[in-house]
Amino acid sequence: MKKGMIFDLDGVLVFTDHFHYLAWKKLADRLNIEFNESMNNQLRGISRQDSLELILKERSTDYSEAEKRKLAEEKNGYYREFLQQMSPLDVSDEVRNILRWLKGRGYQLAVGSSSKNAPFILQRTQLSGYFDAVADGNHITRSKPDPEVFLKAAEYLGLSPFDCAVVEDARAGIQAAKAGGMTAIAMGDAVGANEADYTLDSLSDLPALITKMEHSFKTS
Ligand code: G16
Ligand code: MG
Repeated sequence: MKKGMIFDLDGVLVFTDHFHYLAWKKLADRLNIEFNESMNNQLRGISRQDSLELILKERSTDYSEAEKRKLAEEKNGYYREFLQQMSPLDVSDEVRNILRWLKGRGYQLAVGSSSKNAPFILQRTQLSGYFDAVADGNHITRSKPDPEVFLKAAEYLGLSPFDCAVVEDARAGIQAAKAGGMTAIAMGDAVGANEADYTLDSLSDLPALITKMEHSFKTS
């Protein structure tokens, strides 16, 4: 039986992806670079600095490393302004009930997010109290698809990665979970890639899936 459930943040527990889009779009418009929502979807789970490289593409060489750090900081400033609007109402009762249900069933819960803003988002939405551990962009040097953030989450929970399952909306995140030896559960954009062990139409379906997974552990 899996003992740890690790949740991606953006796209799974909260929907900050639109704020990322608006912030990158503001920067891209200023730099006269094309950027649209479908390009933004390619950045799910990818770190801020790596996202900037993907946006700049061949224009990356026009900027020094210090200038690129400033550009990423500029984007983060716009993003943080949007995050100020977040409140506990940005997380549904259903999500909170699912987290409580998992706890009641004996699971340890963690967040595994590439975002350096994860602690702020968890605090704004009053989600922090549901989790036994948080591994985020402040704790890692390599972002998804590298498994580092999920391995840290398992370590912080005191569990083997093999006893953890990861819920992710990004293909890079599913690859990270598999590379780390965890069970990978895909939702949203990650579903189409066919790399996950299980898929969900939405987080609402997680309790039914967990019940099914527990049953198959008992009978196999
Ligand atoms: C999130 C987003 C990514 C973002 C990354 C870093 O990852 O999906 O688009 O680039 O965090 O965010 P920040 O700039 O706040 O450090 P996740 O892993 O929560 O989906
Ligand atoms: Mg995500």
